[in-house]
Amino acid sequence: SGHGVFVEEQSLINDVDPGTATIPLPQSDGDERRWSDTSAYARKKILQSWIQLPNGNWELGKILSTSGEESVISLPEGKVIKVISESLVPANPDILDGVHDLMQLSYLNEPSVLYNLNYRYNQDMIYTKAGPVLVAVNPFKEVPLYGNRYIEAYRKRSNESPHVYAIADTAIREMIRDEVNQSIIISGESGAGKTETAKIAMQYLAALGGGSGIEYEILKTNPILEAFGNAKTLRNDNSSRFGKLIEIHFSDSGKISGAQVQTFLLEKSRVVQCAEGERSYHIFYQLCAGASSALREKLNLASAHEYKYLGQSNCYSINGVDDAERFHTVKEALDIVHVSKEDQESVFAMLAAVLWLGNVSFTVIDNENHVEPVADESLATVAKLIGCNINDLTLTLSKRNMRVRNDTIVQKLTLPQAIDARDALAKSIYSCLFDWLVEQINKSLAVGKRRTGRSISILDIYGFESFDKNSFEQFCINYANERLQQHFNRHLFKLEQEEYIQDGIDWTRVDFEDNQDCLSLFEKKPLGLLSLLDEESTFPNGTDMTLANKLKEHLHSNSCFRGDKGKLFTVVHYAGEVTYETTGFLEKNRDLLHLDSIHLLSSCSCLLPQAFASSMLIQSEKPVAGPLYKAGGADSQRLSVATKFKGQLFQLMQRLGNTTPHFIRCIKPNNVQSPGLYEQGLVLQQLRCCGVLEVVRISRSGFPTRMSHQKFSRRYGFLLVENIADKDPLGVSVAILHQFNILPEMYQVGYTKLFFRTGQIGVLEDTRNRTLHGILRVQSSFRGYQA
Ligand code: AD9
Ligand code: MG
Repeated sequence: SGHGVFVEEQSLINDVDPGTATIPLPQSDGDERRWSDTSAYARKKILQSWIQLPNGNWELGKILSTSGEESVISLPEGKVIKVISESLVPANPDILDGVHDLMQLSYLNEPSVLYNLNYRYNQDMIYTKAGPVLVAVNPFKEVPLYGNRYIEAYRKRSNESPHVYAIADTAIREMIRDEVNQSIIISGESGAGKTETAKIAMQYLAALGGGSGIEYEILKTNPILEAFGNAKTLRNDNSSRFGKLIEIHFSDSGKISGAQVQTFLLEKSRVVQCAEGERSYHIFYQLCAGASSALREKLNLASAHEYKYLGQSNCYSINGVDDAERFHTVKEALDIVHVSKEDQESVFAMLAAVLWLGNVSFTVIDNENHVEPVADESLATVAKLIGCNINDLTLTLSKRNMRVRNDTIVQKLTLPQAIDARDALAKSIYSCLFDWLVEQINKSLAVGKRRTGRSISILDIYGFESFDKNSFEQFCINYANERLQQHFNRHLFKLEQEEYIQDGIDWTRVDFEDNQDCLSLFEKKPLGLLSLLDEESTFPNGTDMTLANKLKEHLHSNSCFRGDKGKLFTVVHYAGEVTYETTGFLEKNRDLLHLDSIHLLSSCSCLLPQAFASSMLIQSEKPVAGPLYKAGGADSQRLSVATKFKGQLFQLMQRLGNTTPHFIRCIKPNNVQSPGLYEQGLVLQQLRCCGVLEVVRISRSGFPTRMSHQKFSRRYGFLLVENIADKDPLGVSVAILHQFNILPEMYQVGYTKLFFRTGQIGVLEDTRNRTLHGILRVQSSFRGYQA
């Protein structure tokens, strides 16, 4: 199915010449099974239908006639085409254009969902509900939907249009009413608007729960975390390179009493390396552009162009962003969260040290290609900024102490090894600095430490990623999304079930897809992806290739796994298949910093490097459940990155498990960060990935259309031929159902509502429209006669 015949431009009307040119329509991808719910009965009654054009986009057409297997459709712009009736996907009656909630659509198919979101988007209504989920389509421009007037309207509930404010409002109310902690879980792909949405939610919570002044501090964490954790990427000028959970605490009286921030998996590699056209973390450019001359002198600061770490991507500025100005905003924010001026200066010194480290170069010192850092300005400045002896720094960057049994041997480094040591040190300093800042923020926000009250947590975490090349980062991110998706599915399923039970209707369990199999593939011990990865990471001789082979050997029979050529393997995620390449997996998972480097930091006279060293030592000595390992000749024993991430994720899920969740799915309507551009294919793919269509599907497997008896009888009662004067709304409803021969399996009568299978209301609505048009036509001809 899915093929149709295009008939060349004809003026609208009936008689189609079968001999005209034909253009094949795209092949069905099998989704019709899921989405076109046209029983033969329903198909006969529909007036409008969606037709998929050869470019994949859907277009609305009027059904002119249906004969046998084929239908003739007129498209806008006067085109008439003939298609196989089976391929028609029914469209909703016009009265449903732009409904607030996709669940109100009578026909819940992909084109109808796309159309509805687009219809609203064109009018700056960027928010739409999909049942319990809020869908937010990124406007890429300022939309007049925010600020005190709107906050007030949502607080009073005088504005019913879907909004982040409404979600935040519900969260506050339910927190108070049910005495249960709440969470707002925001997801979506890079650039879809998660971070902006999180800020909008925080804004509302701060406005309603404010008063103590702490809300102001909470809002100021945003510029700080964004400066240190966000960067310009090809997808988003302000891309968060870490996941974030902010838990906002409320006192019994509903006022904000404090907050706590947790971050996940900062992308460290960006500090030493980033792709053409991208930037490193904003703070580096802000510092270089905005530092006062006194600070400049103190840190021996140069301009961004002079630092190798910043120069490699050929991109120093962002359109419309003034880095110097941002630097002042960040400093003010640091003041507000009580980071002292002195500590701020130490922070900037660490940043400068990282930049100067990147400029440290090496020179060959013997005929075995061993190297030593060049004793130049860069090296001297690094030593001064972190407060260590130049000789110690030189040693750390040119030699490595290895313990072999009870002896220590000294290994000299070759150029690639020395560069690795240098970059590893820079990455560690930066990521420790980030963690340290988060710790300071938390100290400052922990004012109402008595945790007697309730909380609302906001999760802003990277969405599902599938690129041409997928590495360890995507592997971790997609694993996290798999976990969150399960949380989402289970919650929605529960909600659905509750509503049916509440209205007393008979509901045999509806099947729903679970992603447990994929999660097991990751988590099973000892033969799951994570365990095997950790095991291979502990082998000194493990390589990306041996890892790939090991995965294939043990997992080839798993239905969610496929071994591909070489270092490639594929995981069947809920959102689609992703092929990963094991290159760099082991190294990124081990994330080693040599003990020499840690010792160097602990020997420093400055406080921050010392603090970093001790936090790294604590980390490596912690008794932990997961595997510890020594690898690659290094001395430090540490938890692998994947295991640590899994631990964080479990903790996160546990925390979320005790909350009532509210889901927001952000959608990016185009890849060029441009307002007004809505690309159907791109939106559709995201709706699939983030589970919005799954919500719709879950509901469709039950009785998605609901209407109270009152509303139903008021709307369709006039169509009845029998006298209904003596009937109550329920009685009228039942009479209507009978008169229209709606099959018993197509509806259920609840205590307060009627529940319909998809499409049933559409049939009634069409009949109602035809009847009304008939009446109008009779009326107007009558009027004409009078005149
Ligand atoms: V990433 O995964 O961190 O790379 P996000 O967080 O999903 O990504 P972000 O919130 O940073 O995306 O949004 C990207 C850009 O879209 C913002 O910088 C704004 O320019 C734009 N945006 C997003 N939401 C809104 C909005 N509600 N109003 C106006 C918006 N602009
Ligand atoms: Mg973000």
